[in-house]
Amino acid sequence: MHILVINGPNMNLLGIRQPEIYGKETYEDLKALVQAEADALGVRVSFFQSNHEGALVDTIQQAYFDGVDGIVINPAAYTHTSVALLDAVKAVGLPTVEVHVSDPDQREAFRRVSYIRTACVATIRGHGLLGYVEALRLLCDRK
Ligand code: CA2
Repeated sequence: MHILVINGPNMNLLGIRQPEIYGKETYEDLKALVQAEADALGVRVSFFQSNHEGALVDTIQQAYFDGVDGIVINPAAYTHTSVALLDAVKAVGLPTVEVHVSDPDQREAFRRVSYIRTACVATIRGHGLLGYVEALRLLCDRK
């Protein structure tokens, strides 16, 4: 089983600023946490982060051609704007879990909209980095 973990814009800055919202752990810490869980579960995991919407769409499409079994995605700000990411997830038809470190519903009104949500099997929000681990487990349990 192969799971792809995708992160959108600015997620590479985790731990550098706004620790009161996103915590003190870095993007490297996030990858190490998810990799450790993947090792424990005996699944392959790959990571991709980009600040560019088209690169995220390309990666979702490539996941289909590469035979990836499921996607964990935090589209970050593109959550609230991107029909292109919604269409990509719908097009590939891979089970996808939406993750947010914070709970966008408890923040500014513009963060309450998620375009990608309707294409996802679940949304995990406000659980910090552990949300990614929960998403990985959820996708493994579905198999
Ligand atoms: O809570 C989440 O995971 C978000 O997807 C994070 C996004 C935000 O736009 C969403 O509404 C909710 C922000 C990405 C990270 O932004 C940073 C800003 C400063 C320092 C570190 C990260």
